[in-house]
Amino acid sequence: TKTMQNQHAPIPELYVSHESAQKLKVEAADLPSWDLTPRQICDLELLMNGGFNPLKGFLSEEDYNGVVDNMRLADGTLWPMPITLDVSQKFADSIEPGQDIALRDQEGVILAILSITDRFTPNKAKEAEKVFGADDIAHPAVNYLHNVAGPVYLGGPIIGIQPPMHYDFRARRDTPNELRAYFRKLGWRKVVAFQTRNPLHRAHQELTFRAAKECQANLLIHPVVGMTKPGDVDHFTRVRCYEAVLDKYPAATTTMSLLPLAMRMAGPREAVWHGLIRKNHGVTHFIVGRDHAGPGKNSAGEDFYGPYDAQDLFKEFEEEMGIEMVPFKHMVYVQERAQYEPADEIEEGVTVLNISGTELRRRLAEGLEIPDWFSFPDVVSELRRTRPPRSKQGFTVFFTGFSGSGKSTIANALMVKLMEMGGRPVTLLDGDIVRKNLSSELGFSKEHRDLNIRRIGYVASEITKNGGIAICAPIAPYATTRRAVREDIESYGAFVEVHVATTIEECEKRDRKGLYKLAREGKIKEFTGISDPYDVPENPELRLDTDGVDVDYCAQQVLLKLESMGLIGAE
Ligand code: PPS
Repeated sequence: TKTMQNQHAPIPELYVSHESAQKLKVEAADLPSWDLTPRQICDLELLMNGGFNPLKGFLSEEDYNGVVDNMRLADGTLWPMPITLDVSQKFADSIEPGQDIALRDQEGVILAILSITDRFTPNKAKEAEKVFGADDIAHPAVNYLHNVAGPVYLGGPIIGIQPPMHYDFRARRDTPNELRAYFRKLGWRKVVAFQTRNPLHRAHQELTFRAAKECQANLLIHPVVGMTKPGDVDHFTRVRCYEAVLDKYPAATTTMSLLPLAMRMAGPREAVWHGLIRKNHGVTHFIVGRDHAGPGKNSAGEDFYGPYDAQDLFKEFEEEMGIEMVPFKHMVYVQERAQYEPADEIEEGVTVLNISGTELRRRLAEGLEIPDWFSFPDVVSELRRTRPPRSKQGFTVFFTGFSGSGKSTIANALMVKLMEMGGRPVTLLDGDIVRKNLSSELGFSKEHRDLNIRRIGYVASEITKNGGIAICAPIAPYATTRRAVREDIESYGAFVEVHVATTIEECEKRDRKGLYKLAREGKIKEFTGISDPYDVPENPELRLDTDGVDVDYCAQQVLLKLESMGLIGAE
């Protein structure tokens, strides 16, 4: 019963009282301040509300070294993950240990005060090797460490002023103490938690319910809504999916709470970290599956961790952590018996059905059937709403080529043909239109051209995100800039680069606007193809040779390309 009392008793938070907070906030306005990154905001929230108990702030250098080297703070306490405040060199140079700084959210609201005790430059290669298992940027956290995180870490205790603001799913968010109080109120003594960053399907429902039954515990679905693996289904969609699955458990056995954690995908160390966080939330049992918090493949195409490394490490520290591991059974559907069963309990000769994550994404992308044995109809329709098939998603067609190559004319013809087909709104971002409405102050230096293209890319990415078709037709002479725009857009939909490959000789011969003549006479400076560079696209989705062919034919070729990419076509 001692453990039960501990499990329900409040754990320490780092917040000051309401009155002190108001006062501190006013005083903190004069302190040097650091604008927290999204990941730092997640870390700070769990530091302040006790989710990262026993941490009292961002790690000091001594604690950091202990955590990196052997998963222990300087005083010997088990803690597997470096929780550090990474800052720019410039900011680090502007402050001194001994000083207090204000930590602000992205709108400038002061959330906490950090009393700096330590300022140090970490050995990131070592951190990567020790914590994540390899200094390989195919690992999302290693990539973050090298390419996003600042070079200097600040350590020291935190004084919490207010939690970060959340406007979404407020009723589903609980601090560790709120969950503890909830379990106490309901008389839940044994609680098994399920950690997830993916939508739940039938197999998950089966396995979590079985896990709860086996340890005679109540069940907490505890999904991460802070930061997960890049490319995951967004948390808004996932939470709507989870709510649909929640109805499938017997009433009063199961609850759900959202965890604002920024995951690192650190496999074994992450599993131990997750366990400690759940323990802080009043949980007694924790489900650890195959490849728990796995980061995917390394740059040699192999797994970073063995499939059961996380279970092994968790088991090693289970007693010290005071939370019991429930090993995840891999559940598969047995067709003959129309039910899910643990894969290791199935005899030879029966038909086992399975749909992998990749296959599920393919079926969603192509609008194909997803059977009822695999998932719940409500979950599937939520996923379909968020990930419509390609033929209903937005996309961008990006023409590039010399002035007078025919970009605008072909782009116009394409727009009209797409409007004739209907279904999605179409916007033409022609060079002239953009330079009039978005970029009227810009000239033709490299810097200005890049700015112009980035603006076009931004507007096109918004259109693409919202399910429309953006047709862009600037010269866009620089390959690196075109690539940056492609990357912005591809997170929302397809980017179709069309090189209008009319030669400079032909453009000059046509000289529709008389600009080439002026350029030759030196009356227009920095003229693309005459006195300014043009990087020929190396791998465009389509290259149009306009020599001796009419506009209609060119536009037709683009349409055929779009069709072959699945972007337009039969309903
Ligand atoms: S860029 O490089 O992508 O930002 O250029 P863009 O916005 O497409 O603008 C190109 C049009 O501007 C006219 N123009 C020039 N083009 C190239 N170089 C110089 N120095 C220049 N000065 C003016 C020209 O008419 C281009 O129009 P298009 O429609 O391409 O013929």
